Amino acid sequence: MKKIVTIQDISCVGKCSLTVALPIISATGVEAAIIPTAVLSTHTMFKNFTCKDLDDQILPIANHWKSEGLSFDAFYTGYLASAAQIDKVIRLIEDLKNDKSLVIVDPAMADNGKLYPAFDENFPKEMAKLCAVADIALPNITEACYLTGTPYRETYDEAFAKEVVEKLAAQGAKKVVLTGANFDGHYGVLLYDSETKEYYSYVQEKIDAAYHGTGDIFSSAFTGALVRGKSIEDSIRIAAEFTAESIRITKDSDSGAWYGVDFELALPHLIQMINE
Ligand code: PXL
Repeated sequence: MKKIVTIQDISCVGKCSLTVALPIISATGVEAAIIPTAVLSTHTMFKNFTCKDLDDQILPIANHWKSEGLSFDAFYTGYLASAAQIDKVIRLIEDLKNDKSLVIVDPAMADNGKLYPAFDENFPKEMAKLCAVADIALPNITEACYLTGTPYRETYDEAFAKEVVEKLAAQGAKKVVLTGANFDGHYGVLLYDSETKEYYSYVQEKIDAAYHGTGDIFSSAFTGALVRGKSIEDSIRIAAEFTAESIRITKDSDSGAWYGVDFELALPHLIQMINE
């Protein structure tokens, strides 16, 4: 059975990070080990959230796993609690990866032109170091701009999206998957492969709703599908369709956007796409 480790926080309420990664990766038929980077009462879009940083656990966990001879088919990182964790996560990956392990980095730190509340202007520079060791980086346009020092644009065209994605690849990421790519009247996902210099795009209908946690849902489904043996293009399609289906289901519910999407009801669709 394929086995990955995912490194991100536990937000106890709010359906993001590990509380979505675990069920989604399990549904793809892949085992998910975890390293929790912090425990928060909720994600940081709620007011007055609590946060216990688990920074001091990252390397002891890695050392124990190393002594047990554990290895993983992929390392999938998401929300990290502080800039100080980034060097530790890079060390952990270097220590535990083998020749075939994939390194998948979702630089979960910003959206809609703004950094998340817990991060300062120094954070993107550190996160860029982690993206530099990624086989695949999964930013949204805000994150891609921060990571490359490019001024954010609310609206942009294909040339701008490609410029930012290529800058990020030039910093080290082998492949870049830009999520929520929204230009020239198209909405979807843009993949750039720095080795072949080729692009692939998956275009979707834009659903008129914005929810928290959809980036984590996409990244988790993408990672699970890829590790299960789907091609990168198929993994993008599966993750994009699963995320869209989760949003469609949630549009009719009356819970607030910050509670995330009801991806649980779309899991049968994900499993069906994985088995096709
Ligand atoms: O979904 C990204 C995410 C994960 N974890 C925490 C967050 C956020 C986004 O705000 O606050 C704690």
